[in-house]
Amino acid sequence: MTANADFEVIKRDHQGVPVVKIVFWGPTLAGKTTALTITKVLKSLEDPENVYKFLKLEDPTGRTLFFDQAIFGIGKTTAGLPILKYHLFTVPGQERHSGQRKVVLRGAHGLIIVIDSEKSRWEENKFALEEINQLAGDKLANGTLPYHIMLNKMDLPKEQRISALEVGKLLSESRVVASLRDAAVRIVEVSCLEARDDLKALLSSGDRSKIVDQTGKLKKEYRPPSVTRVIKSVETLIREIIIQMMKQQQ
Ligand SMILES: Nc1nc2c(ncn2[C@@H]2O[C@H](COP(=O)(O)OP(=O)(O)OP(=O)(O)O)[C@@H](O)[C@H]2O)c(=O)[nH]1
Ligand SMILES: [Mg+2]
Repeated sequence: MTANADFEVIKRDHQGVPVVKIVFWGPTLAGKTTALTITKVLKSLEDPENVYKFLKLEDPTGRTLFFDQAIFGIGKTTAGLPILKYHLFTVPGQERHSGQRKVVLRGAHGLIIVIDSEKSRWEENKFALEEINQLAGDKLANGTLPYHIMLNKMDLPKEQRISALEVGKLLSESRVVASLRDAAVRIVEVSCLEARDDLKALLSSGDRSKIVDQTGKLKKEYRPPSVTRVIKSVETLIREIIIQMMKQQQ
């Protein structure tokens, strides 16, 4: 079997638009729902016509129950349809929801693994990594399930969090080194909290005429850097999935 034969076929929606599926994976409280929400807020500011769906399913403590999801589009054809849609899901990170996670993972074209950089969450991170290794280790290893790693909560004091270097130790302890062997270049350090605060500040800034174009959309250069870091994983992943998709069509 060639590596590409493992890549999930990309389905089209009822209007014929290809839809790629990306799943945020990681332990409970790592920040998956927060990252998805930031993506949604930014998309609504920059490209509102390409926001199709946003749904969160939380328990009373704010933990995801089954999954969150959002659908966004890229570009517009002359027929007024997006060139591509991407469907983002978050898994519920609590250990007891392993059945739901399996269901949500099914058919994914790309993965964003969110690691909680808080030191005290080492075991929870390890559990989430071991689980994804069990479920999709082969695909991660052969590149047919492209992934990025978000090391979240970089706003925490240094002594309370692990560094990107220590993520290597976490990966080897979780025995996922073989499947995530090119992980080092795929780690992005983020703070979803900072990104959320920066977006709030942007939205409440007095004179908005400077930051939006004639159609009222946020100009790209006003994306706060903290938000760019969060969005980068999704954007890079989509590019990698498109490459896989093109290989599949050859
Ligand atoms: N300090 C800090 N807190 C954060 C950050 N990102 C998210 N949080 C907080 O962490 C908590 C959990 O965030 P969620 O996004 O709901 O976590 P989740 O990964 O979706 O959790 P589950 O739905 O249970 O799997 C919330 O209180 C967030 O405000 C961050 O970058 N820094
Ligand atoms: Mg959640």
